Amino acid sequence: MATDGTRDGLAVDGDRLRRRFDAFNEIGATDRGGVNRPALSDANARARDRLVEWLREAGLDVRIDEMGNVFGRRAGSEDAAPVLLGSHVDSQYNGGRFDGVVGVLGALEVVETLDDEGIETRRPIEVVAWSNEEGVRFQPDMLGSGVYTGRFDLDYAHDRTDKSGRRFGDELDRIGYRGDGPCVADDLHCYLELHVEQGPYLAERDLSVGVVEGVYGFSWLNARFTGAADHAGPTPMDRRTDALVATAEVILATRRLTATGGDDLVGTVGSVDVSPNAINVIPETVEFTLDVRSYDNAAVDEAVDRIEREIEWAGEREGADWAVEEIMRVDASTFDDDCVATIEAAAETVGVDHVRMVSGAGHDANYLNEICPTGMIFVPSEGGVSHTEAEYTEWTDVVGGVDVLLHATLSKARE
Ligand code: HGY
Ligand code: MN
Ligand code: MN
Repeated sequence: MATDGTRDGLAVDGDRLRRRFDAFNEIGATDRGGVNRPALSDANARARDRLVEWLREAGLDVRIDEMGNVFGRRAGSEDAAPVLLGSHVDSQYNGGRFDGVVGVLGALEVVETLDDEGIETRRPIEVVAWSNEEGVRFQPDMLGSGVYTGRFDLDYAHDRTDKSGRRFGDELDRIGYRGDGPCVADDLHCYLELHVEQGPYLAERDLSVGVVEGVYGFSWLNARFTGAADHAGPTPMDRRTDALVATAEVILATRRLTATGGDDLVGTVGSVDVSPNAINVIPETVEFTLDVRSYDNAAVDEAVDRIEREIEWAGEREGADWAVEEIMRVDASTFDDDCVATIEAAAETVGVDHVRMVSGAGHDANYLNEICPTGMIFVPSEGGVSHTEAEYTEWTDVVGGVDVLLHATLSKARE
């Protein structure tokens, strides 16, 4: 398990970080111990305000760009390409307290520790909180980092709407976070992100730190069946076009083909909207989502093709119209060898047990990895659980992960 210090004596202030973490997670707290701060919601706005206040108190130069990404820069002795640290503060609906927050507040703690120790670095160090990493209210996910790295253009992102039709750009205006800074990548020395693992790998091995070598590729699909609403009573079974029956076929097919596909292949139907959604009406339309992932891009491609054929086949058999659209495709990516090695050396310095591994969850690091050397540090998720209010990481492991981020940052900022 994590140590309570580090081999070279340089360590973060775990109590200060804990006070911040607890205060931050009072914002949008749910009564089951989680948080509800979806992107650009009022709770997310309050969390942003709190973060900006802390960044300013830490003496950082704060700027907000036109996607609402929040940056806080600590000057270096030279105006060189910065080391960027961060993650996100938007959450799932009723999500966990650790997802994203550990990476943003951990980055702030690194900066404050360097200030406490009077350590100046050659390179500036910048803390970032990306907008809409989760992608639950506005798809696709990682939208703020996606525009920043050139994956999406600004108008596309601002025009994304949530289920009630509200535009991303309008919601940014409403909460006062459409900054005037251009959402365009700076010349970065590297990007490092600390995050909870969100899977069982570290917890099952009782390890404290994951040195992340890469991230799964994934595809998000929006699909729709259109059948015929009719009375649930008088309509004979052989005269129905039931959109939900077709959907059920696809859900089971997705489970079957991903469970028997590649070793790490996973597939999820996470969101299903039935209309008119009434107890005595045959479902007319169903809109549903698919999330398919693997570290093997070919496995994702094949699974997506097969699921699209399953959708067509289920529609034909039920006589329902069907439509499917891929709204996001991220290739599996491997992180920069030197960043990975730097993180591994930092874990040695800190004295925490660590292992190299791959991430099944998507992160802003996926996109940053396309424009600069990138690395990630994982800390364990108790029981491998995440994206629920029960998400939990032992505090000693959080502090161990932030100590590793501190040492890796110091190495990179001195280069
Ligand atoms: O979907 C993901 O992996 C991330 O939480 N956005
Ligand atoms: Mn996250
Ligand atoms: Mn998440």
